[in-house]
Amino acid sequence: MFEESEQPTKWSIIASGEGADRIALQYHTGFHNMAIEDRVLLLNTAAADVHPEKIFDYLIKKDVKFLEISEKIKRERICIFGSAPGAGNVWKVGEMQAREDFDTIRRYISNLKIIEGDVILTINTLGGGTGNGSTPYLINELKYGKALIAGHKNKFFSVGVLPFDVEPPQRHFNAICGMTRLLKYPTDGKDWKQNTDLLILVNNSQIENKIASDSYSPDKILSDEEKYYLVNKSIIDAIDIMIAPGGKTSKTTVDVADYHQIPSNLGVYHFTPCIATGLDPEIIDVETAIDFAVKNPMVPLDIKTATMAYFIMRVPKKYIGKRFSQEELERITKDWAVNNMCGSTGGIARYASLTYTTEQENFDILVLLGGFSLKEVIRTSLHKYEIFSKGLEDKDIAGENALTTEDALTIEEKIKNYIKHTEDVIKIVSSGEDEGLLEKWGF
Ligand SMILES: Nc1nc2c(ncn2[C@@H]2O[C@H](COP(=O)(O)OP(=O)(O)OP(=O)(O)O)[C@@H](O)[C@H]2O)c(=O)[nH]1
Ligand SMILES: [Mg+2]
Repeated sequence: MFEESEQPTKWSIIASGEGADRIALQYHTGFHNMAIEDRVLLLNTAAADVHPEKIFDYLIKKDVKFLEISEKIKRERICIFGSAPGAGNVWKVGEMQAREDFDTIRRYISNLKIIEGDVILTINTLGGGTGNGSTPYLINELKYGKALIAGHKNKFFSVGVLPFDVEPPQRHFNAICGMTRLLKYPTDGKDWKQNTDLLILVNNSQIENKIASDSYSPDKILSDEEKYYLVNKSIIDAIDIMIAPGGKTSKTTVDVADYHQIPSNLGVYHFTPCIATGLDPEIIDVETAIDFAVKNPMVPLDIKTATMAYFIMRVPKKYIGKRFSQEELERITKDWAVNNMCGSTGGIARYASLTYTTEQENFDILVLLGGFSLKEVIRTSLHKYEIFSKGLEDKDIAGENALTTEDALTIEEKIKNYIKHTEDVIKIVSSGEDEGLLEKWGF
């Protein structure tokens, strides 16, 4: 029968940079996730100090409720760090500013009780400089640094927002660098280790295409702000459903450890959400809900290469044990995985969790796919990365915080290794022969 978990997982959010701050504010205003309470910290660099609320203008216009909440957030939860005037879209500067001003950031993290969350969910846009440069540094510092030892027990999940395809090479250069540094980071300045525990990749263009196909007519031109608002709403929906299973309203099937432990063992820990929301429980069954969701992955992936999948369904309480059950969800998701995912086993790791809500009449599903081939997913970004990195200078010519050929070469090596390792795992899972590797990975 349906049991409630006794100790709901606590989550905190650290959002750094302009886009991420908007996502976090939009989330904080529109949802009340019990698992987060008010453990939310927004970071930005000094340039935005003059009018930090400017980035929320659009949200405030949209709903007066935002004004009140953004005022409160502005007073209590925005930490402005760094002394230089902005990061100028260079992630190295974003990182340097966070490093120099870590003490300020640390104070906010302590005062706002961010490390009381079992999981710290970081959000940053990968095309920018501030969030993109500071976030990987902060994760590493909290995980291994000396200043906030209490933070060493936290797990880190990271949402990385890939730029729109049409954005210039420099943004995509940032994206490859940011993604790599969320995955791996030079601890103590040398040894590149796993950084975040789970990377959730979402692609702005991919989400925009989905919104375009189902909610507005092709000839209606959206402002950038409206576009961001809608894209952010999808990202927020995915985060909110993902956080649900650790809360009071779920069977204890997917807990935080289930999310990150196997991916970390495998050394493959990138995922992307596929969601379908607002489904009518009287009409739509589980199979159809999964089909709807996987039609819209938030990065352009080949599902046949996905080696891990977590299914989370959030339904109105009255349907639990009647129209929907945990057992049925497990059976259906297994069949789906075997038919659609990598290898004859339906991938290598799979969890399903049925959670309930008393706040809505419709139901939602999140399929979090992981371990898939990155070749298609970052093709555009890699291409533009190469164009940009060819123009970089050598270390001794470029200034202290400028990007150099050496940065590009190191990043390239790390991301290539990660991509290759991902492909190796896909090959093993699809062939069904592990050649002793599973043992090596700790199984
Ligand atoms: N989904 C989404 N993407 C955004 C939003 N705002 C900006 N972006 C994307 O983020 C990238 C730019 O990053 P910003 O968030 O503006 O940068 P930042 O972290 O403030 O860093 P700076 O470069 O120092 O300003 C581009 O790829 C944009 O498309 C937003 O509200 N939502
Ligand atoms: Mg900015």
